[in-house]
Amino acid sequence: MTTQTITLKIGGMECGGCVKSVQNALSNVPGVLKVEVSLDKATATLQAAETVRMEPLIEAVTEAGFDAEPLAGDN
Ligand SMILES: [Cu+2]
Repeated sequence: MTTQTITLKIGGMECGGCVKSVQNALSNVPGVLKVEVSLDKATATLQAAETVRMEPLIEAVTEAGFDAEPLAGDN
C-alpha cells in the first residue's frame, strides 16, 4: 500500500488530554495508519493511505473541538 505523510497545524490544544483527543479523532479516520501529535509544535503528523483526503481529517479535528489546517502533504 502506498502511504503519504500529512502534517496538520492544530489550534486549541492546551494539555495532554487535548493531545489524546486529537490523536483519537485522527486515528478514527479510515485509512489513517499512525498519528503523532505534538503539543509544543501544535502539529499532528500522520501516516495515511494515499487515498486519504485532507477534508475528513480536518473535519475530525474540528468535531473534537480543535482547529486544524493543512501544513504539508507529500502528494
Ligand atoms: Cu487539554
